[in-house]
Amino acid sequence: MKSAITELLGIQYPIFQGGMAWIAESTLAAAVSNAGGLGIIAGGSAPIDYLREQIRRCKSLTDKPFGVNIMLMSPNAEELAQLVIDEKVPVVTTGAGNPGKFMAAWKEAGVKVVPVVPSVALAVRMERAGADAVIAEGTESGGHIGENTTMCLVPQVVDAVNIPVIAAGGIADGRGVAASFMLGAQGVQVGTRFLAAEECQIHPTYKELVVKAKDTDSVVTGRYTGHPCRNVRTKFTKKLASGERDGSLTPDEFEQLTLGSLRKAVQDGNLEEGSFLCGAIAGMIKDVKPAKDIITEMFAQADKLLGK
Ligand code: TUI
Repeated sequence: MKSAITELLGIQYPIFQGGMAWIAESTLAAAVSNAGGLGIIAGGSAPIDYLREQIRRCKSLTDKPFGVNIMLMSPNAEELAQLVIDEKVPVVTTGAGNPGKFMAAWKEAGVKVVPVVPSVALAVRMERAGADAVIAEGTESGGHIGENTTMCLVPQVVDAVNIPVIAAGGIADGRGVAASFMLGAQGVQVGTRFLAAEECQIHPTYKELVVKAKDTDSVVTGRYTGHPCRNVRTKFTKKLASGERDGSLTPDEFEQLTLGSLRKAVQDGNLEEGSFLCGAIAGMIKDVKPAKDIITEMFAQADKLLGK
């Protein structure tokens, strides 16, 4: 399937695998890139040596383009931003902030820059700053989220900018891909579906939670801290939600409780203290399969729906 995104990046399918912190590492990213999408390694708040090793490992597993996500709230975002230049990573996506101060250096180094934007205003600013495309991410996404929905945000961003727009949030099959193209997007970013990829290295408990989730099992916690986060409903999210609702947890206490909770979910499968981030579409995901099958089935269905 050709689009402005496949042309821009030299990939076969216009799909980015979300740069999910603690989750998106070289095995998954290389599998997605080898299948014709754009695999992305999460910078998160990883130590620089770990991310360098992951980038080099990905290069050894694929000769196709791949990307790195720079999470801008990370205390070491600056050194990770330089690392992607030093390692000649072809594509950078950003999240959780405005990457303005890094744009000039990335553009000068020939890195393709694709920021995640939760609003039209940031999309316009990113286009002016030289972004090659933007990812318009709706509140259906997992993890740290904005307020607007994919259905509302994507066409408004498409109308506001002249660079290609990638839709994200709530997309896990060919219907979501086709709908995104109908909204004017030229590509999609998919996170939650890849949690249930065979190559995804998360704890088996995490995969099981995603596959077993029903439509009502994703919940948003932490709105009152200013960092709302979408997760699978667990004992831990219930505790957080009641603390938030009845005021028994101050925002600071809430943040203390969630500190390190993503690692506890991803590595330990810890249901008592872990944050199992996932998108609202988790209820539609019923099986674990190779990334290649996820992508080829998704685009076969989308092609059919789009009458190609
Ligand atoms: O970044 C994400 N999702 C994430 S990051 C993450 S790890 C984390 N760790 C500690 C605290 C918070 C998160 C888990 N999930 N998605 C992309 C995304 N970016 N969603 C929303 C935004 C965003 C929000 C505000 C992008 C730009 C922005 O700009 C505000 C400004 O400065 O103008």
